[in-house]
Amino acid sequence: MLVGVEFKGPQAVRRSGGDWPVAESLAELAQLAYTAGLVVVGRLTQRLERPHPATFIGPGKVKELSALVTATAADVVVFDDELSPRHQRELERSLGEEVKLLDRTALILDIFAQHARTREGRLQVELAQYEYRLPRLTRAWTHLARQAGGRAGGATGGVGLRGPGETQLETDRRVIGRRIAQLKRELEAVRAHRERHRARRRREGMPVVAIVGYTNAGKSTLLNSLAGAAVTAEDKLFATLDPTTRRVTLPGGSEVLFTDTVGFIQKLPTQLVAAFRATLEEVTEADLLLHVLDGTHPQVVRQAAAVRETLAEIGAADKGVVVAVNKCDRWPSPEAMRPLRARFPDGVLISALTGEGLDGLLARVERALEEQMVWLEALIPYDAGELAALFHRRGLIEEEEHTGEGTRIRGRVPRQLWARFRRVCVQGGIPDWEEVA
Ligand SMILES: Nc1nc2c(ncn2[C@@H]2O[C@H](COP(=O)(O)OP(=O)(O)OP(=O)(O)O)[C@@H](O)[C@H]2O)c(=O)[nH]1
Ligand SMILES: [Mg+2]
Repeated sequence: MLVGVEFKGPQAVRRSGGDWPVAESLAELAQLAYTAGLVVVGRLTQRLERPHPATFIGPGKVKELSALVTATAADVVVFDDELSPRHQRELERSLGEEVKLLDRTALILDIFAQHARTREGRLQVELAQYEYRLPRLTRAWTHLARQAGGRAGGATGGVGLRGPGETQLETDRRVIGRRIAQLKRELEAVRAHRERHRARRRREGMPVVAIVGYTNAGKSTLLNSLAGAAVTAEDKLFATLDPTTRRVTLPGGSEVLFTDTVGFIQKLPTQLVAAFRATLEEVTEADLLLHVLDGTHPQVVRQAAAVRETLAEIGAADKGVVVAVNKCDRWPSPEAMRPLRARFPDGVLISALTGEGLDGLLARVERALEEQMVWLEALIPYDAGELAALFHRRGLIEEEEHTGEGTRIRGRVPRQLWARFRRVCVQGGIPDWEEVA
């Protein structure tokens, strides 16, 4: 049973993705539920000014929900918004013990747990799950403690606090706390390893293009088409969790790396964004973003906005972006795509499935990367032949001349290689560049 709330007034704006009509948001929640292996038997919605402090939805709605759950024999109730520990507790009490109560966050975490493949991915998900559960456990403990205290009553109230339930929860809390600390240590180690990887990539100066977009937009399918990769691509949300990187040759002959990453979704809880920091670093450190849109999705405009919001949240708002409008093979004719084209005038229309438009897309990526290159003239001594070779491999050469003092090359190199060419540069470059300590 799905439950959604449409907020009126300031709440609607404050909540991320708040301008989604509740029916659309629930349609997405239904897809999340399906991906997690659930079957939707009904939906319930309410319009509210703000969440009810105790039960999120109003008391009347809770009764209605309870009756509906009984009538449909639903096993699980999923709320479309994140529930506070108190909401969780009060709702569980009203719905009874046999009904499992989840919110959007718990559902997404469940899907993540099913789909994480790498060690880092699994560690990240486990950490996020424990961090999600810990405060809920704490509140349950406080609540039980109060009950126990009440039962013992009077001046000896403190004694009654040592009930079995409380001890169990205290133990749980300690165990979870320890596990969280351990997971953080393990993640740190994995991240240090990944950082070394990235540092090597930076030294080699290969530009990195991060494929970003709403979940199910076709990011993995695109990487598979571009690079012959074998990333799982399916009609499920969050099919991809762990980043995959592949080398792709652009029309001009230069090579770049494309990275497929976790998809975004509206109402993505901040704590989840934080949990996937390591994965999202692939995005914040990329030279260029390739934003893939599902051009056939009725909510494509809202999805694009949600992606831009998340990008801003992770500090990638000012990156260069190339927009690809995907799944164009599904449109019956070019005529039918006219409104879409008008909405995303800079978007390249593609089909990751049939390969249509991919040459044009790569050309656009190439141009965008070129715009980020640095023009310079270098005089490379003959004993620094590796620099000349690097210029050939990664740069775009306009002119090359062998002189008495060395090789004089004029042309452009990727920005991230500038540090290497600095000492041989005689003209151009980045004048106000400062070495990062
Ligand atoms: N018709 C059509 N279907 C596509 C196209 N690209 C992707 N799809 C389908 O869309 C679904 C999602 O594709 P994925 O590549 O898994 O999407 P994703 O963006 O990687 O999704 P997540 O990893 O789950 O965030 C799959 O069923 C694909 O077959 C396309 O160009 N045309
Ligand atoms: Mg994917």
